[in-house]
Amino acid sequence: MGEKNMIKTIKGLVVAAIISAFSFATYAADSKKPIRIPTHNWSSQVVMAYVIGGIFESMGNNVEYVPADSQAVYESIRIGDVDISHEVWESAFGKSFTTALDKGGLLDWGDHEARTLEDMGYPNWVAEKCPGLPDWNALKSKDCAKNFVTPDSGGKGRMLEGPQTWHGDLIPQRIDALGLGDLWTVKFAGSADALWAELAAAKKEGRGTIIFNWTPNFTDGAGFTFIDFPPYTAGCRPEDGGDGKCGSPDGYLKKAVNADFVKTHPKAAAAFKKMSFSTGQIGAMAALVDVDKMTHEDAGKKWLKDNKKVWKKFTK
Ligand code: TMO
Repeated sequence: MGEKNMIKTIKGLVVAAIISAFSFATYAADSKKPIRIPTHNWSSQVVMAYVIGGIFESMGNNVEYVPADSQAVYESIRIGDVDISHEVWESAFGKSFTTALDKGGLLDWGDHEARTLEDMGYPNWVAEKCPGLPDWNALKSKDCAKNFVTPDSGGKGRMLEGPQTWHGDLIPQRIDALGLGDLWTVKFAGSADALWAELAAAKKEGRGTIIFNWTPNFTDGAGFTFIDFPPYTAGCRPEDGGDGKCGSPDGYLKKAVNADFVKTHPKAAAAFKKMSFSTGQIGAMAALVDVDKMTHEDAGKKWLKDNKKVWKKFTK
């Protein structure tokens, strides 16, 4: 090979290398395969599914919404049936999440700015029916419990827990462990809407009510107080070997992805990693449905339209 030709060849190789490096870095496109986003049974989660789906679509991705059980979903993500989870609540789902994480195939994709609390509580106007609240010791009083009796409670004070798929027997077990079982009974609501219906009915009837609730939620600004149970410590729950005499943790709100999602949809994965919503933003997503009575899908669209500055930065 002459010197000229050799230089030409080297030049060609260098150019080819630069082009291929460049295209790898810049043009590794996301698969057109739809990104599967799970939907569960509380409002912020479903609205946020549409918010995140809308963000992915704005980046050219296809999206599919998959109704999923909120405990089983972490295994579904791990084995690749679902791509992401955008609301991993520590108290309710930390155990299922960690189990899938430890098995491999699911990645911890970081925390939202918002911290969470999921526990039993009451609308503030109920406090007068049980002097000493929010300290849980107030629940030991017969005079307190009698103000929470309902036709289905067998003469005991009734607490309305959320759907059993969220925490199993966590709350009934806790009530018994704390020695409150003679005065209180725990019933399960069939849906989140049944919890909000109970709030409205109790107010109308002027009777005491204790329900399961959480923050961030649309009730954040509405005067709702969580009961102070004995503090949560690692291992205090029966599922972790403890006696269950503890309240819920000051919890994380995490995101998770299937490990392959990062390879099939690198751009969406990078955007999802940056996504972080605050307590106020998540409460507002829930309020669009539970207060303003929009559909989840319309609520997601409205949130995206009103908050372009917030979410555009996740895509850059
Ligand atoms: C998982 N939840 C927000 C219903 O507590």
